[in-house]
Amino acid sequence: MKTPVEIVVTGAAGHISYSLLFRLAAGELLGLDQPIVLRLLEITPALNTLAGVVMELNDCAYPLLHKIIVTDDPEVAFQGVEYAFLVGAKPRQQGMLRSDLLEQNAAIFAAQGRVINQVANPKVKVLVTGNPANTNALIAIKNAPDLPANCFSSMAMLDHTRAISQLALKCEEPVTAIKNVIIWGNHSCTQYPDLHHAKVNDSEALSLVEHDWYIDQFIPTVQYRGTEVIKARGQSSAASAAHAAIQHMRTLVYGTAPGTWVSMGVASDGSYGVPEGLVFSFPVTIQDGQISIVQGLELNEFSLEKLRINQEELIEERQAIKHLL
Ligand code: NAX
Repeated sequence: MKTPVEIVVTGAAGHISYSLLFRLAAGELLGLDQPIVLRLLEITPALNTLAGVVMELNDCAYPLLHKIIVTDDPEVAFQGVEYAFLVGAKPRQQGMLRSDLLEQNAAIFAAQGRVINQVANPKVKVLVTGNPANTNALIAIKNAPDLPANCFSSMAMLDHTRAISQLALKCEEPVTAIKNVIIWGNHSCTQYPDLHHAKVNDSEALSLVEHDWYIDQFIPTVQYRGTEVIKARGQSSAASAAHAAIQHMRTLVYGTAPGTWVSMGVASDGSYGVPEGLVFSFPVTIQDGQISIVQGLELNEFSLEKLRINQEELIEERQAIKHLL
């Protein structure tokens, strides 16, 4: 039997994890011959709920699920992990200012960044899903000085697959016909879903759809999809977010297909004028686990303006938590 791989999921009693954990245990990340250890981190008051989730995981008798470790101690949770899904975060509560939310979550990700730095496998891949995801990833990076920044990325995959799906529906094509959509910037309503480089089969996407549809329908639909899901379900996206988290991590493991890219929040190296260090969603390719920002894409004035707005928002977020960097 192969040696089990250690995977941590934080916020393990939450909604996204309720989909994520069962798919990890079924082998959807690393394949059907790779046993795993699931290390589940929660805050103390949620351990009781988590105990119920663990009962269900055990009840499935997953052949690949070697062991489950449940804890409220980050040092136990992150010990030796190769893959870290940072899902747990404080939700915004009524009356809470955006700056309060930023601050409270920043404290969580600063602490977790420090522990990851100390006890995780040095080759760990960390995916930050908990919001505000980009800035939380930035804080974790800054608090893990011994690890390369590219061990960390934030999730834009749900926005990316939402964009693929909307374009496929519009063109009445299967999603497999679509490639190279881009989500630039922040995982917020400011994000910029860009079709200028997207292809449907081998045609330019923007030659197949009306310009007005792109501006007035496609962009806001992708930007506000999360809000629409909440309106309809009364709860935020969970199964689709879990799917996106697995897709993101699988792309880090298996790489991108030749000629294609995905969108990920990564620390900027100054590409496209985005200030160095800011965690910004870019089009990226992955080869042998290495993330590279796609270079040389032409951006028109419209796109440049959208990138600027995203930069400003992320700089503002960084400013609000600068004491933790
Ligand atoms: P839930 O509120 O259902 O679950 C969050 C869980 O995190 C709770 O069980 C809570 O006890 C736990 N938690 C809080 N602080 C913790 C800490 N310090 N250590 C460990 N666990 C902690 O939220 P859920 O719907 O699962 O969403 C989780 C996060 O994902 C939220 O921040 C949400 O905004 C974010 N999302 C991000 C998306 C993205 O594309 N980046 C999309 C989906 C989702 O909205």
